[in-house]
Amino acid sequence: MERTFVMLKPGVLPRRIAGELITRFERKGLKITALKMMNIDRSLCAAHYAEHQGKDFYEGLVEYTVSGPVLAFVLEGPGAIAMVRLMIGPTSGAGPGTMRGDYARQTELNIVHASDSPESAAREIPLFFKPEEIISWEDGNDPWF
Ligand code: FUP
Repeated sequence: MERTFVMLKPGVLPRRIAGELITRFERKGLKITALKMMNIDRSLCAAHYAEHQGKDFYEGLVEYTVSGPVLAFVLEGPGAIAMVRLMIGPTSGAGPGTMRGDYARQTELNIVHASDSPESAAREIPLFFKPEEIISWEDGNDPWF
């Protein structure tokens, strides 16, 4: 079982597409084990995107990320990290059928973040969630997925 960090970015709530996006994850069989709506302040944004500080797109990335509320998730499932990355599509040039490909043209204003490796998930999840905010639950449906 693997956990990944997912964030629906500020472009999502104004477009009223949060439900559609969450449904995609649920239909795939991923389990929501943490969820909150929040405003990201600049220091959290800087920690989350530390690897990009100094790059030409960094300032725009920060402005977008702090521009409105986000929905932050922990999703759980076998191979969840790679699976969610497949579902959201690549950073640029995301094709139809992926979440990034279906809902936005621009890399800069993409709608969703997801951890890209086990190391990223292990770093990102505690930035956004305290351990007690992650709720493991069982319902016996895992074999169907
Ligand atoms: P990803 O993990 O796919 O979100 O990709 P990165 O961590 O490389 O990039 C983080 C965010 O920076 C992307 F969501 C969009 C933005 N970005 C740009 O705006 N321009 C770039 O050339 C690369 C990334």
